Amino acid sequence: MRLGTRVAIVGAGPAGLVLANVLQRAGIDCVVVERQTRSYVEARARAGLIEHRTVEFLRRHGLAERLLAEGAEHGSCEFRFQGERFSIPYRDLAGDRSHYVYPQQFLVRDLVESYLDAGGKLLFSHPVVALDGLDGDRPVLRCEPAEGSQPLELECDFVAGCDGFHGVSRQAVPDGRLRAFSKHHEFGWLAVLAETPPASEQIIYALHEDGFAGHMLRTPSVTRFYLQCPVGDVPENWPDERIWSALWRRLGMTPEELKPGEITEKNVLDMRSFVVEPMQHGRLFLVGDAAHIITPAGGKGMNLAIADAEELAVRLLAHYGGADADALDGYSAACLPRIWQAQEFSHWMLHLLHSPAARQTDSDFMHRLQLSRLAQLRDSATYSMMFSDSYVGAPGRSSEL
Ligand code: RFL
Repeated sequence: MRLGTRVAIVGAGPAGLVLANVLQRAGIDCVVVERQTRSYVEARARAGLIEHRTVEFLRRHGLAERLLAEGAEHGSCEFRFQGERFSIPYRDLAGDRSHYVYPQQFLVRDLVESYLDAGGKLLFSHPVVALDGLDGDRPVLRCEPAEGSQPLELECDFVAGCDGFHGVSRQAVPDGRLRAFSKHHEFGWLAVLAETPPASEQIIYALHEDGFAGHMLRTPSVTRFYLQCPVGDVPENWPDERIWSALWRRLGMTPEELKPGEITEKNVLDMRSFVVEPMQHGRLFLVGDAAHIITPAGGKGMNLAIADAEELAVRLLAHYGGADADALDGYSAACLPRIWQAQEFSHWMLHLLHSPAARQTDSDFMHRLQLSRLAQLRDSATYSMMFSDSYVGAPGRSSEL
């Protein structure tokens, strides 16, 4: 089967779905092709911290109704170290900008629903296996659906590669055209999802001699936790009892405060940072995790993905609306400063919170630096204001879409 469209979108994650919704509402024909099933993408639990700018953008497009009704607004977080605790009221310090806590899979569900309800074209269980003709006028995507469905060729004006870090879009760019910047961090994170209410109304970042622990809000009955672990560690090394006792110890909580519940997910995350430049080649535009990944420290990945989608949507609208035929040329250059700023913040945050690896010869020195940074964060209004500004993210773009 062969189909044609203006914009072919590979991947129904937050980036692809935001782009699809905006294009659809603006009357620009597009088709989304997604490798997984609808139930799979609507159940994939990942992010939860949604920045002010992202919420405002979704609100302007009528995509935030449920998020605003069911998500929780947050404006402060807590740090714990050496028996001390202090909060940063980042909403007050960042000019009334706050986060919403709303699980990524709920946002994906809402975006799928609004797109399909408005007549959007979305093909689930359609893995893209090749992108051809990216340097020509009409690129073609080749999809190989599961047995029983016909292979599909999708011809288009432009391809939006929104297929995450392991997708095919970035791989389709000829060698030598993109430059990759990459860093592997010297520690891992065990990411845990548990059926237990949050033990505090705030996100908690705890620096402990055993390693970092994070208490992240998701819903009134589900909480995400992170535990620093060595590189190469595996979830099998972390039976549930070990997880709960590590959380109590590192977060400085009792089992009465943090009640053990069913652990529904435990994964060791590869703590890697990665950016490609430029984020476009010919008629392909890389969006979100397809172009860059960031550690979960600071909760930036999904927000960056949606900001890229917004940037690309603005430029596609200008291109098709005739306002600026060259608008797409500047896509990558417009996205990269924001991406590097978030990378810098996430890197700073990682090194604020993580116990240096014991094998590091200067680990005691590094630990003293961390304590000094935390003390400055606690005591200096300027330092905590800078943190707040980066943590909650930049204000929205000035040109309204
Ligand atoms: P996604 O979400 O990976 O979606 C890509 C989609 O493309 C599909 N796909 C294909 N489809 C067709 N053909 C192919 N060949 C395909 N290959 C792949 C995939 O099935 C998928 O549906 O990328 P996107 O849209 O760029 O979104 C990025 C975000 O998902 C990611 O950055 C965040 O989850 C990162 N992240 C967080 N970000 C935040 O902003 N705040 C947070 O609090 C936060 N917490 C997290 C996180 C990521 C985590 N993990 C698992 C790495 C917490 C965790 C634990």
